[in-house]
Amino acid sequence: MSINYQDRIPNNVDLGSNRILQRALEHWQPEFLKWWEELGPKNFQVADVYLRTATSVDAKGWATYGYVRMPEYRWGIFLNERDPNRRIGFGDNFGQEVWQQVPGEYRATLRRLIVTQGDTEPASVEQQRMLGHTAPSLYDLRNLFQVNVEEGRHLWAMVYLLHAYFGRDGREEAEELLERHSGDADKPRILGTFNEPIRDWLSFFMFTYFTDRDGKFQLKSLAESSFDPLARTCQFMLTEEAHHMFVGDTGITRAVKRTVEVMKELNTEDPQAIRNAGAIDLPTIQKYLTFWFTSSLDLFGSETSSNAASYFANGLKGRPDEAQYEDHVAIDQVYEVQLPDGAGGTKSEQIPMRNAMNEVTRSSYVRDCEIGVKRWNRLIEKAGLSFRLSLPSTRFRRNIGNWAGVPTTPEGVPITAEQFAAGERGWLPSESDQAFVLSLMQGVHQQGKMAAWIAPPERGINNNPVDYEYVKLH
Ligand code: BYC
Repeated sequence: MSINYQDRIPNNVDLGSNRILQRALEHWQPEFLKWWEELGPKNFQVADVYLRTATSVDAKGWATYGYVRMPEYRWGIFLNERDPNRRIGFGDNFGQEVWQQVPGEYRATLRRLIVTQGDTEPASVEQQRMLGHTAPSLYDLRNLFQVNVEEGRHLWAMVYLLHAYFGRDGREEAEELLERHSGDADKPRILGTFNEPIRDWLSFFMFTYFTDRDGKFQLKSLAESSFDPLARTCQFMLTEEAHHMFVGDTGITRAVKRTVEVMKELNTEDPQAIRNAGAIDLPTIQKYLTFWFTSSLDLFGSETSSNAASYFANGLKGRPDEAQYEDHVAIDQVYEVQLPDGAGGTKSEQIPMRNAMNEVTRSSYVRDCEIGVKRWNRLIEKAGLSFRLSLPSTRFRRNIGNWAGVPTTPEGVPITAEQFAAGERGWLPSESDQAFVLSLMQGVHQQGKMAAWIAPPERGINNNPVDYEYVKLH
């Protein structure tokens, strides 16, 4: 499955054999490049960036490194190899052959899922476009751009499906993916989190840890789809996605590590003293964590969802790692959810398993998020400090689903709106917290240098040293 780089659009789908599709995508390509120039990373388009590019989708070729100017990055269409024996893995059509074309009855629903997925990719590039100026090092700058170009490629992945399988509607949707913009009051991105501004690197690391991890779980669900081209494209996207979460995980680890060093040096847990020394105090890191985790929880949709039930029944979207479950039809099962009782308390309710698929996926996600938190806490504990980071309850600060607009404490205990307003400053980044974090964001673009608020990484990219010239600025 090597990739054809001779075509204007690199691909491993034999694009050249379908002239109409090829021309349609070649028509979209300049629109994409225009969008990249206008809303991609600001001011670094002529820099040489040490990026990885896929030359094939197998283990040998998917990560080939070299200097590239971002506008010359070879965005293309890469799908995992087709498994001719693949069968539908869940839902009412369990065990039947997977689809190579879109069944007419699922056309609108599948298109909606692909558009929603596609919409998040350019949205994240838009959210992050100013961050290059305040990168804590060339290593981080390179990682930001790697994430950005790959999100651009993930947009290509969805646009290919829209063009190849959804006719004129698909082409129109592909155009609209470049017309909606993150935070645009008139044409916002579809999902809430992707309209939140990312102004600082602590937010960027939280986003890549928590929001890209939603990407992981959604892609895993779509990688189970009976629509085989969607499944194969998502399988390959997941390979790239892993690095994005690595950036978030290690970024938060390094921020915590530096803070802990400063706390030890000064022998204090006083947040102000830590801030005065140029590091981010742990309560502020907690608030950013709470903000991005809770925002990302909304991306799984409602706890009880008839949409999710019909995606599952029809075989469009499965559970992440569907193979781990014994029963892939899930028709007679129930799932217990905790819902607000409408009178300031909570109630337990048993709902049909299929309607609970969003909650099933969200629960797996929360368990995955815990892993990093445990690791960060070990760093803090080893230093003999008493502070602990934690994930708030999945009921806290929700805007989507059964808990939307229900005020609770971070532990998930329902409270009044007044109590929430009184507690908010202690739970979520206040304006002054944000101003402080922003004040630390001074770009460090000299080779081998690192901003003072973050520890250097343990190792560089592709066995290069940490102080390698990952971005050549001109
Ligand atoms: N904001 O039945 P419900 C990634 C809408 S991230 C705004 O509760 P459903 C990435 C929902 O669309 C992964 N609206 O939910 C990460 C529905 O509207 P319609 C992206 C929301 O449909 C970092 C209504 O509320 N991929 O890849 O079961 C960087 C009722 O919905 C939100 C996907 O999301 C929200 N947070 O599930 C780069 C996969 N949540 O249809 C990339 C595709 C829900 O009634 N999307 N709504 O008008 C899906 O599978 C589903 O659309 C959702 C929602 C899981 C998002």
